[in-house]
Amino acid sequence: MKKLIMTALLVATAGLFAEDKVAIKFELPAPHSSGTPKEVKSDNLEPDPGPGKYRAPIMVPVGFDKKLTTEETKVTTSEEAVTGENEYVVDGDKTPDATCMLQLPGGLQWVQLDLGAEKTVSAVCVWHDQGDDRVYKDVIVQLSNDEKFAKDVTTIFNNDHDNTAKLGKGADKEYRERNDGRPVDGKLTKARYVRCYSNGSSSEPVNNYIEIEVFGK
Ligand SMILES: [Ca+2]
Ligand SMILES: [Ca+2]
Repeated sequence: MKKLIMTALLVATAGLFAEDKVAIKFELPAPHSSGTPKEVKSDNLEPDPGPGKYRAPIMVPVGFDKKLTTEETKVTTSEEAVTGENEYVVDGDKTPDATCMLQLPGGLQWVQLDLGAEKTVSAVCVWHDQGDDRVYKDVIVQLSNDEKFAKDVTTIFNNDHDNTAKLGKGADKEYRERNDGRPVDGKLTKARYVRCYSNGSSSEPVNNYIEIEVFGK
């Protein structure tokens, strides 16, 4: 009997916590690899989580799990696209296909989303190109209310451990692209603009973007 009561108490407590926080639900495309994973020379690569293993979900307060990006979200880029359209990164299509991706030239480039007004950002997820399990370089995600990102910039992800991008050294790890993209905790930062940097990949100098989703309130 005592054991039963204890179990009931535990369940009740767990229920309470579950009500406080909810997991951000990213809709994932099917896994896809166009070949043998490329060997990557990196002393900053995160360990392979293994097939079918996903990162822990991002937990946010109730009400902060709304998807803020839509097909109408304004997208700008550091340079004109090589192929594809800016709109491709907010169209909801995460098919890892060359016809569905925005491709920016080689070197350090960024894609910027305008949320239309200041929002509280709880999560950002970036899908580059998951083909051949490549690793993108200098992946940096920043938030700001300044369209030019000249002031009041909050960096929520930075795996540029050697400061190639000259935006400051990052403590995050490089990772292989998979169907779950890269979910980043927005830490409830207030911002109107989201900027995602990259500097080519282990497979090619260009910068490919399939989709970027922003969640919050
Ligand atoms: Ca897309
Ligand atoms: Ca770097």
